[in-house]
Amino acid sequence: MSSMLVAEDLSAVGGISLTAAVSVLTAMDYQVAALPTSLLSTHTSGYGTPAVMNLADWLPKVFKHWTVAQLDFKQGLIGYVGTVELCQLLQDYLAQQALDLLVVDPVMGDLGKLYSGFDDDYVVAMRQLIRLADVILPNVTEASLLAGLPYTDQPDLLQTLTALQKLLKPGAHAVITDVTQNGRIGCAWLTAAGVQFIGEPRLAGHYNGTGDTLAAVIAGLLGRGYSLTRSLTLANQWLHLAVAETLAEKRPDERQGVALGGLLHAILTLD
Ligand code: PXL
Repeated sequence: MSSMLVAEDLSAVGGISLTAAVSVLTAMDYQVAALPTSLLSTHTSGYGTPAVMNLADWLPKVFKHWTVAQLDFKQGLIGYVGTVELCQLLQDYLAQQALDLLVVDPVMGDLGKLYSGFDDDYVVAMRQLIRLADVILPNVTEASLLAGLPYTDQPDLLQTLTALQKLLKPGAHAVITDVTQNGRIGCAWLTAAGVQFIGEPRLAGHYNGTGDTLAAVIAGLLGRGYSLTRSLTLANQWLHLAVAETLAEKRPDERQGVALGGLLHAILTLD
């Protein structure tokens, strides 16, 4: 059993980020070190202003304890962090770890806007943090912010991905996660052959937390040794399943993350 450090917010209500990632990675047989970067009463999209507990005082104590206890992690996943200071604390700790894999989902915004509480300084801090990553998983909004390009929902993928690759270490991959092409939604990334795209038919609606779940699935599969293409293919298929299940359930509260039952079943029955 390998261990994965997952650092992102713990939002009590909303079925996203750490709660989704722990379920997915536990189903994939990881021992998860679940590190909340901040505590929120709900996520920030749709419930009004959440009660937030910033954990900047606690994080250095955690890292100190882990160092004394000689805990080390081979794989890491970072999602929503919350503040510039927290980004820097994580960056300092992770820079000292010998990780085989670090996946960063630079959670900052969606649909052309930064999430509430974030500003340009946060974008700059995220540009620093992703320098440590092996794979980054921005959505189209986050990709434009990181690349310093104006937002459009149909970006020039070659231009955006080329700009993102320049922010990363050699050999690392930038994958944009919510690209729409010909009625399909999926991932785009660069290879020597040019822009690659794999996706699934786009279903109606917009669902909180799909990016967080997708990132956990991709990190889990990459950590298991699946290739980038295979990991992205499976992750998109499973997220399609989760959104279809959510639609079929006709959930009364649309602010909740996607249904995970079918996705967890698919993980558990993967050969
Ligand atoms: O799903 C992205 C996300 C993660 N964490 C928090 C959020 C959001 C999106 O709104 O508010 C706290």
